[in-house]
Amino acid sequence: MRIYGDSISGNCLKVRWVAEYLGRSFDWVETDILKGESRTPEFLALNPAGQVPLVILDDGRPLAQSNAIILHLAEGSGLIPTDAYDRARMLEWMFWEQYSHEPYVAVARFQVRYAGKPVSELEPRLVERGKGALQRLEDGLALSTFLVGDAVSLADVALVAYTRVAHEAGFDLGDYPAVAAWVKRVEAALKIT
Ligand SMILES: N[C@@H](CCC(=O)N[C@@H](CS)C(=O)NCC(=O)O)C(=O)O
Repeated sequence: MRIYGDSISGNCLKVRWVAEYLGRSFDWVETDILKGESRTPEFLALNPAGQVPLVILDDGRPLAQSNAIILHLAEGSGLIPTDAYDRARMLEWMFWEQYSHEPYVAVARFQVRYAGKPVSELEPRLVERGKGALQRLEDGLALSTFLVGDAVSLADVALVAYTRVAHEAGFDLGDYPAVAAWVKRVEAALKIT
C-alpha cells in the first residue's frame, strides 16, 4: 500500500496512525501541499480532488478522504465497534469532525502555524466555532473514557488529529480538562508520539 500524505496534516496522520496501529506495511510518499504537490498533473491523475491523504491499495485501487480510508483499513479490527449502534455512533462523531470541528480547529491552526497569521487576527467566527467544537467534545467525554464507550475507536483517531494540536491555533486545552486527559489516553492507546 502507498500512502500519499503531508506530515503537517492531521488528516494524513490519521491514516498513518491507523496503518501503524494495525501493523500494515506501507510506503509513505511525502507530498508537500504548501509546494502544490497535490495539484500536479501526475497527482491529479491519481486523485482528481487534488488532496491528500490518498492511498493506493495493494491491488492498485485508489481511495481518498481520511475518514473513508481509515474505515476501510480498520474493517474487522477492534478500532470499529461490532455493535451496530456503537458503530453508527462512531460514524456520527466522524461526520461531525469533518463538518463541525476540522473546518474551524484545523483551519485556524493552518492559518496561524503555516500561513503566519497572528492568533489575534483570526476571524472571530472561526475561533468561536472552534471553541464550540472543543466544548462539544468536553461534554461528550464527561462520562466516558473514549468517544464511544470504553475502547479506542476510529472516532477517537479522527478527532484527536487536530485536537492535540489545537494549541497551535491559540486554543487552550486547559479550558477543556476532559479533552486534555482524553488526548493523552488516545495518544497512549495508539502509541502516537
Ligand atoms: N476531507 C478531506 C480533506 C482533505 C484535505 O483538505 N487535504 C488537504 C490537507 S489536510 C490538502 O490536500 N490540501 C491541499 C490542496 O487542497 O491543494 C479528508 O479528510 O481527507
